[in-house]
Amino acid sequence: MPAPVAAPAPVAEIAVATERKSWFDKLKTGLRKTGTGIQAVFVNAQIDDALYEELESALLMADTGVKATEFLLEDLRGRVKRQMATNATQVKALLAEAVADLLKPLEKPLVIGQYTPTVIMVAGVNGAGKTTSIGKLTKHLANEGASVLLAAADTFRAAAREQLLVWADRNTVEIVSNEGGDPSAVSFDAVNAGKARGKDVVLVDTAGRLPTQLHLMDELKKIKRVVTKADATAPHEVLLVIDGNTGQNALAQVKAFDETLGLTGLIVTKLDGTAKGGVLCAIARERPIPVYFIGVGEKLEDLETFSAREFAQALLG
Ligand SMILES: Nc1nc2c(ncn2[C@@H]2O[C@H](COP(=O)(O)OP(=O)(O)O)[C@@H](O)[C@H]2O)c(=O)[nH]1
Ligand SMILES: [Mg+2]
Repeated sequence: MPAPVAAPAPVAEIAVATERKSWFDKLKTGLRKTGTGIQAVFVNAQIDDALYEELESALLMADTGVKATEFLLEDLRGRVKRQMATNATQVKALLAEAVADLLKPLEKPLVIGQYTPTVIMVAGVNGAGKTTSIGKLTKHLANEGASVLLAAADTFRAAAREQLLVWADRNTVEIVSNEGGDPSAVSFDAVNAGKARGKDVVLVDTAGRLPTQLHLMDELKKIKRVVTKADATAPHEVLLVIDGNTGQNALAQVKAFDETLGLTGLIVTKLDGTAKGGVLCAIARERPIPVYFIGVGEKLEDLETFSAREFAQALLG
């Protein structure tokens, strides 16, 4: 069972810090456009209604959504009053605090080790970054000392299986797959194999689907049921991978998949690209499911745990 490293050697600490910093830089670069848009509101500005109005537009443009935007503006007005802020720069700093506080409930670590194996199902629409995130997550878990088994339950396309095989090779972990097989059967076999081989984690990759494709959503429910048949306590985590570029539609996906599957966590990908980032505020306000990880690229090390403060800093710092 992987335990948190108690006292890492200083060198390792530095290595981790460096990795996290380069990851943070990528996040910051990815969010720069949005950040600049919001920060511009505060340049040479007075604290007046016009400031709040411009901020409202900037937040909406950043995919924050109506509800979270309203919440943030009201919260900010309260902070400005209480702190007796006198200039726009102070207001900007207070906004960063408001965003960090709003996002704080999403900050929750993925816990493994409570069950052996911890079975993690991964769902999402096509191209969201499920398979890539599983590859990165495998590395992350291996770094913590966990043994991982992959289940190739995206059996629709041969290419999908091969893609997961490549990630399994890169990480030198075992994979359960069955060409042309049934996704539920593959998942069932993988959970049993995970138990038999004493793996710490079984990661189940599934085929992409839209929440409107009811038969495919039913198939996902079936995978979940069958996993429970193999292990009555499983799945222990049901993760949704969302593409950070999909804007408000990401929130709709979170709601729809949550209603079908009961989500326990999210992975938000592609925040290195042109993502606007505000959608995390919308999720925090309307369907606060923990964000376990943020993806900022296609490489093994481009996945990190979510930190509300860091995110607010990347956006507004
Ligand atoms: N820039 C960037 N690209 C990503 C990220 N995650 C995934 N991708 C890319 O998005 C595309 C779809 O990813 P894939 O994992 O196959 O999606 P899936 O259909 O959900 O399994 C691939 O080209 C990935 O390399 C990310 O965090 N940043
Ligand atoms: Mg895939």
